[in-house]
Amino acid sequence: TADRTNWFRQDRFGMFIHFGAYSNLEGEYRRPDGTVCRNAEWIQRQCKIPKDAYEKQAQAFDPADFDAKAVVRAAKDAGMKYIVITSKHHEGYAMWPTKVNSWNLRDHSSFDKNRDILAELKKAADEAGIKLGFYYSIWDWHDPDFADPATFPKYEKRMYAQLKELVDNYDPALLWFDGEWDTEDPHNPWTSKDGERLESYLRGLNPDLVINNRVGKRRVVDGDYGTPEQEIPDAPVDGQLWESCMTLNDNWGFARYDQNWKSSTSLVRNLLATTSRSGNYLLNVGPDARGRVPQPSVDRLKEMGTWLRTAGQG
Ligand code: FUL
Repeated sequence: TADRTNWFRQDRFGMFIHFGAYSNLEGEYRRPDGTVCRNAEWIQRQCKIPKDAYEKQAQAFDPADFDAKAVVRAAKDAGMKYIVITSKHHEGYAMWPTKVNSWNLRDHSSFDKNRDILAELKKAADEAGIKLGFYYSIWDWHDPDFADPATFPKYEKRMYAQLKELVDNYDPALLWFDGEWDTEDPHNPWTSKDGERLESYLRGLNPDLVINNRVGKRRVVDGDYGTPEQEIPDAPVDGQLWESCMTLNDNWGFARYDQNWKSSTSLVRNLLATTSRSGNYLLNVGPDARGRVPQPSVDRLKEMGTWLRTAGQG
């Protein structure tokens, strides 16, 4: 892994982007009885939104103001060297025009059919010398074949096809898997064997891909690096590369009600604590329904960059 992870070990600081059909609800679901249920990227499940109601709201999703150049600039100004965006979260909605199904931003939205935000991001990132990676959830709430072990192989085939599209069409530097864990509801059929098989399939497509450990069951041998979440471990696993992912407020996806922003001082402190223990820091932004990165996020990233340029590496 020494060679393919060279850039990852040097770059240290990245931007996570949580963006999906859930973003369109901006954290609030108004139930038919008028009460409001709040959650971000888990809103469909946590608020028990019926499938048809969720699909209906996604039909109105129109992130027309998504500006890949502005996103990349915000990352670059902060001193970030790579970006990881959710290509598909647990809701199963693909943020690129996949040919595998129609539950995606081109075929099921009100967004400009000629746009492709992953392609836009790839172009802007390349121009700025920033690496681009994709988050991809193995757990899929939308695909009817996911939760049943009898039909799971059919789902798995579609998942492989989607990942091949991502690798072939966007040439990502990194894949960030998620949703591999054992869940009671629904049953998650993912095993470490499935993880090993997927990992070697991807290495066959592109041996340079950096892959996180959630491709399997988070054993040290799964993928290239460990993924502590919302925490900075005191004692990381010896010798294992790792990356701590963290939110700027309390949620990954955009949540209108969440104004609990971390101060730029504590963010810089987190970055230093992480890198001083040889970890990477993946700091999240959640664009709103129109695709705009919230101003409090942009402000904090800017402040971090200013600190890094003056006190840090120059
Ligand atoms: C978790 C997910 O369930 C969250 O929604 C988020 O994507 C986080 C980074 O990983 O496991």
